[in-house]
Amino acid sequence: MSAPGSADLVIVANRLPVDRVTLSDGTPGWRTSPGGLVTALLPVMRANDGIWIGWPGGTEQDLEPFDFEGLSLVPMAMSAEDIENFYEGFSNGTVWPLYHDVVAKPQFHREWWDSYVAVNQRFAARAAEMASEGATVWVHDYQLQLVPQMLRNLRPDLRIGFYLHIPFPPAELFQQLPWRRELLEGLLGADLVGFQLNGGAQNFVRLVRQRVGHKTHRDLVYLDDGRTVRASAFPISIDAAGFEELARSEAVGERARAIREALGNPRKIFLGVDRLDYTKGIYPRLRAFSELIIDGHLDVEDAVFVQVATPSRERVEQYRILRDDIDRLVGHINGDLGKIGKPAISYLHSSYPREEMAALYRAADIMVVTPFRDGMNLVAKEYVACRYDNDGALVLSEFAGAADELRQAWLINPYDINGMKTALLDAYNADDRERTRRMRPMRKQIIQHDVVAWADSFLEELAAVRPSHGKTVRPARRS
Ligand code: ADQ
Repeated sequence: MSAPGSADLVIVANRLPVDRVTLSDGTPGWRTSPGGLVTALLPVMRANDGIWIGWPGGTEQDLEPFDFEGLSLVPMAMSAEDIENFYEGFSNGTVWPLYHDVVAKPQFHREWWDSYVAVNQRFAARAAEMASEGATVWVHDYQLQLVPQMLRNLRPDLRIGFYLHIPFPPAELFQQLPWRRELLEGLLGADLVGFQLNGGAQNFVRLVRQRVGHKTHRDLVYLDDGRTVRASAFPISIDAAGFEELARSEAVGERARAIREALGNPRKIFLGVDRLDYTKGIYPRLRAFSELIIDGHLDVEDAVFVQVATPSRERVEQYRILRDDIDRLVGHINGDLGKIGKPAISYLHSSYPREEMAALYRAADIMVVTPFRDGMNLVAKEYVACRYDNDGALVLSEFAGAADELRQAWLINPYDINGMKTALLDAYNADDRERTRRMRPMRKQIIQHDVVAWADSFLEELAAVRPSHGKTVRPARRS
């Protein structure tokens, strides 16, 4: 057992919530990256003097722990090889496609696995060094599934939670993985394993029973050493009040009007906002929209589709292919169907600040979210949060985790182009009453279940799994 450090709450995630920037005087500095996870964890980190361990991006080597805007950050260095094998390889070339219904073919390479083990071990060692006696350590996501057990071996005194942000697949897919048992055992090092949906938690428990041979009952796993592990669903959410406040602001309202103006004040604006990822179903969505124009149901004089697609993981081949495919599709659609000053699709690769995102959500009449598989999908929730007038229409894939909560959306199957066309058209033609009837309950859901409630409920449940073990973390807000 290694000697304890001083942090009572340790967050371990692949990325630190900051990005490297060059300051105006030419020196390197940091900027907080506006992810939802920081928003969720900031209050609880403040209440407990928490620290965050993660990779700052890039290959800088000797970075010391530092404080930034009230956050205590502990950078983990990565070499070019770590990035290639651990991050782009095993994390994004094996686990990501395997856990998303094998939408793309996962690749299995032994050197990727070796690197995954080595990097997970380094994260575990660093967390073991920093955590105080009986501290709570909360490990995040698919890049770090081995950390819980590695950490428990080093520090059995800790309370360890793990949260998976992406889907956990059914046994039929998971068992393709040559290292399936190692991954399950890695996760079982946690006291609480959190998933987006019940289905993921059930898949996990079933696999643990079948593949590792532990006794299970409902959401509990009974280990041979007497410890129990709970596997439950904690659907992640957003800072709903924060988004609504932004959307209500004068500046965002003004910007939303300017966006509509710049698009030629069409009757209706469709909007898609995604990382450029093959799980997000961008291709069939744009095809469905273009076919509605070809069929004469929509006219480019009346309707435009704004698709924001931020390039990501561009060194992974499948992502480069996808980007080329979508670029080509948009070119074809606009070439065939657009008119001068009236493209059918307004296609943007940019990344925007939160204000601009809120303005886009305000400007859009129909939000189109059509992933083939998605852990949750925060874009759908952000759109709902910004529609404070109970207006706007959401077309949502039933394969997004968000569909479990946003039942009143126009739910679609992204593999069914005709069904998607019908839903897009229904949402386009829906009257005010219909839109409000659907939007109101969805808003209520998002406001009641925001991201701080999510973090608090996970940490409360973690404290409850073994109440006599370890210190208790103070929640940011009692819900
Ligand atoms: P992602 O796959 O990245 O997240 P999503 O949940 O939609 O997907 O979150 C994307 C976030 O990035 C949103 O907050 C959105 O506002 C922001 N964003 C997208 N495009 C942007 C742009 N061009 N400019 C600025 N911001 C942009 C993973 C899982 C999801 C799960 C989340 C959280 O894949 O299923 O919901 O983690 O657990």
